[in-house]
Amino acid sequence: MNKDTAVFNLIGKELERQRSGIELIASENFTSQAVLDAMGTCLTNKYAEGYPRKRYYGGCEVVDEIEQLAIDRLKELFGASYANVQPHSGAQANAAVFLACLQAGDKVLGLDLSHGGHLSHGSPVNFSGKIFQPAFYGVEEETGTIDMDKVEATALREQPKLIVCGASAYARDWDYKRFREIADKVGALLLADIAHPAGLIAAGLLNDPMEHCHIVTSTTHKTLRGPRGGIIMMGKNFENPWGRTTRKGTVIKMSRILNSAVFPGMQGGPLEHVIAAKAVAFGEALQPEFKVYGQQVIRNAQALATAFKGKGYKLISGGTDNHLMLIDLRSKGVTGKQAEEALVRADITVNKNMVPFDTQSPMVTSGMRIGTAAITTRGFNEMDCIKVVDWMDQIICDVENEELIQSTKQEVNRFMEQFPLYEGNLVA
Ligand code: DSN
Repeated sequence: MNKDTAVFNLIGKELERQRSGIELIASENFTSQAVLDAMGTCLTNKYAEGYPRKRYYGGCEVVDEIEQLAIDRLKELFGASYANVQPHSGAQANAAVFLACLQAGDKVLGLDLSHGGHLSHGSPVNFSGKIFQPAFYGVEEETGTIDMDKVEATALREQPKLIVCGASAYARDWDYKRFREIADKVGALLLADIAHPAGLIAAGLLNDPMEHCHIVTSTTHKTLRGPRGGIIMMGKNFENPWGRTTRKGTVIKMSRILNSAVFPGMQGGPLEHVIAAKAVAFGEALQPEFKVYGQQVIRNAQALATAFKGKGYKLISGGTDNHLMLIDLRSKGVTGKQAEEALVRADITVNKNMVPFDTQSPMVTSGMRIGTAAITTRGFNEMDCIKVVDWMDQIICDVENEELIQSTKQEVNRFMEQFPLYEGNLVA
């Protein structure tokens, strides 16, 4: 029996919150029990700086096997020729790539954060925009989509050393082939950050970046449904993208540079308990059921998008190809902050989000981002999604009606009883 009631009571409360609410944050998901089990193990006790069979500590025989299993499964899942499973997060993975490929002051071209990009793709408040020189492409105001001709024009003007494709709030698929053509034109390396759609790519449901992008990073906890963490991969034939050799004529291998950038460049000891949980999640994603899950994620997103549009909401880009959508709330007369707060009081969790060309600050915003990875894991189908939109619409149109919010919360809590999440209390 755990004695630390202060902490474990709070964990119990969080479990209850997750069980009884509708989770629509696009970057969240619910791992399997096996993933949770792997994380809460004695592996957390082990120091293993280095890589399998090349460690700076003794006693690594078992964690070597675990980490190698995670690497091998990840390579199989994405058809990668190289994989590093040590990054503690997606931002750490990106930081390692920047450290490996760039010199301080080099120019990086990424999607503007306020158009759906990510902090670690060159934002001035992040290491990526402080140490490196950022330039951005955006989405079109009219269509909400990326105009590849404009990306090309921006790349030709800016001459970046690295181009990043990938986003946190972009509902459309990516043209990795065209990005590569642009990167080749300006002699840039191409990094795909697939943190959001990784699971859908692994399931073969979206365009595959592996054959076009020199390096691919991801988180493991969004559509990939693993533990919180990051990964770095390379497709085939990218070991020497610069075509460089040492003075002795040895090929400078990108995989070695990336490994060194993660450790010792960026991080210390790897989290072997999390790496074990990553291995479990990759094993799950290799099963045929994972493709079925991904298909339902997309069907649910389509159902949500259609239902919102039917109620007069404006979706940035007009819909979605993946698991998420970005909704402009201005036509409903509420800010993202107001919508988020009212929905959260009804146990429907979303996040406020800037929309492209937003007139509100990032703490207020004019939009909200929602995604279907988590509700699909709970077992939602398209009909359930339509019901959710009815609840959300009523609240968004009446954000100060506390009576409505409280009665909706009760309905939501009752509804969620039919979608069990984990057995028991999870903590001893
Ligand atoms: N947390 C990620 C997301 O919500 O998309 C960004 O870091």
